[in-house]
Amino acid sequence: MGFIKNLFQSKKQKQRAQKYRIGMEKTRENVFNRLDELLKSGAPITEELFEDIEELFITADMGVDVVLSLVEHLRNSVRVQDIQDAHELREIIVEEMFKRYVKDEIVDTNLKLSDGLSVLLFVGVNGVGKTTTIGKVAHLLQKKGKKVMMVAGDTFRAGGINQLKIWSERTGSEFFEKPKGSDPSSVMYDAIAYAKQHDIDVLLCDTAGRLQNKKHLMEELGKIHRVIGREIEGAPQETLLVLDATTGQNGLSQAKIFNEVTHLTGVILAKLDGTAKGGIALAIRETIGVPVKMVGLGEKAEDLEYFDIEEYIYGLFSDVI
Ligand SMILES: Nc1nc2c(ncn2[C@@H]2O[C@H](COP(=O)(O)OP(=O)(O)OP(=O)(O)O)[C@@H](O)[C@H]2O)c(=O)[nH]1
Ligand SMILES: [Mg+2]
Repeated sequence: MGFIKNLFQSKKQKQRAQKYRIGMEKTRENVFNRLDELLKSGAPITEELFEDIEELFITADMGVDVVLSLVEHLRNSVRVQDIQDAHELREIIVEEMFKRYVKDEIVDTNLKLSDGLSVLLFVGVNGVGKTTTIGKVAHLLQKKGKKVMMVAGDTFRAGGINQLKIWSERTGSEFFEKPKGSDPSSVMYDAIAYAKQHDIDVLLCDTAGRLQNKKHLMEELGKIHRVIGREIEGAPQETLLVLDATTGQNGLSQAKIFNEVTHLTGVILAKLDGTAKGGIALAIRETIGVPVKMVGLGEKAEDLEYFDIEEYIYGLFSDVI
């Protein structure tokens, strides 16, 4: 089991892992440092301890089913390996997290781009961080030398267009808009026509925030998705649901419904830095089957990281191991 310790040692030196560590401070302090207390050296293993662990993980929003099966595994390990000291459970927990989430598969978190014009569509409920995330993604793609254009598909909210425009200026991206109140599908249609003529590599399409239970707004989103697909084969290359990490389990029901309407290709978990319940990333993967591709760790253009399960688990448990 030295594997985990070695891995954490090497992560300590990595700058990217440090970003997770810093970004996930709240989750770590509120939840995982309490785990540290529970698993003190010499503490006996009792049924009460299992229940406390269960409660802690549920508080971290890891999802009830996930937590119950994890703790059941702990109980079994204790029985089979005749473990007496709670301290020994630390590595078992982290190792089990790895087994469950890293598995053997390699999860591709890179944004899928095609050789020609690619379209990335950003969807989600109100205020989750869609527009800001587009700014961050533009920053990332610009650094890779891509010619990026932002499309102001939020024609509904006052200030929605201008907020995106500011991000386009900040990141040196092109910008496409139509007057407030325009049909968002027609904005996408015109933007694609423009992009085809101007050698754009990637379109980042903003949409208005919408609650998943508003039927007509969800239908509108379905239409946006279809129009994009009709104009460019294989587009949108990515339909990304932006979730606010601070809203916890509610994000799971949002994901299910958005997935039905637009066939999500990934989730971007914004505001992971602002929550004490950072376990949600684990629940999304397990219950929705759509990968978390990126996480937002702050409000600035550079505060976006590709989701890396190893670094994420390090961010959660680095004080415990
Ligand atoms: N701390 C933190 N704040 C974030 C992050 N992402 C977005 N925000 C903040 O969240 C607030 C809402 O972000 P927006 O990008 O406007 O959200 P939106 O989904 O476009 O909102 P609507 O268009 O109104 O639906 C802003 O104050 C952002 O600065 C993040 O990763 N961390
Ligand atoms: Mg917005």
